[in-house]
Amino acid sequence: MTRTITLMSLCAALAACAGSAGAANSVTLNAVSSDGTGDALGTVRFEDTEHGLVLHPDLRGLAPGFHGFHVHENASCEPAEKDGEMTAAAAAGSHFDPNNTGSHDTAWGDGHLGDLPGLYVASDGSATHPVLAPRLRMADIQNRALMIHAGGDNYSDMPKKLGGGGARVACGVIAGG
Ligand SMILES: [Cu+2]
Repeated sequence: MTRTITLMSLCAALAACAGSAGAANSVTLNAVSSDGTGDALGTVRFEDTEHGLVLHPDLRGLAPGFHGFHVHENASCEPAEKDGEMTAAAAAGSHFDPNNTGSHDTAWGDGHLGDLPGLYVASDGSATHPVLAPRLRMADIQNRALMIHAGGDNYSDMPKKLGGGGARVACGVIAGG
């Protein structure tokens, strides 16, 4: 017990142990609509590996199939007005793009840093297959939003912007510092 407390104190002081002090290593996702935030759908856990950031989903209640999955720039899942209409999770802003590439691409490409591999949802509405984001670390995505879209993702801005995935259906704020 004493040893555990000592180690925890050391981690806090160095801020260098696994899941460094203050960084959220998981996020709860909720259904979102133009009315706001709805039911909790589960969690996504983050793991820094030698290959990059692995996202481990444990989600229920999603539509089966392939969904666009991204880190968005703002730490909010609230609806906001977009083109004159209240729009689900619009306060999350666009894809996390700290290098201002303005380009939607693959998770291993040269575009938005927040572009992730698509999320696979099984026929029972559950998502448990991990995805790898080779250019990201857990520390990079703190104070951002993790987003699931209604449709798929073609990792391109053609023929529609941002992979053409459509409406935002689930969102979670990664609430670390
Ligand atoms: Cu998105």
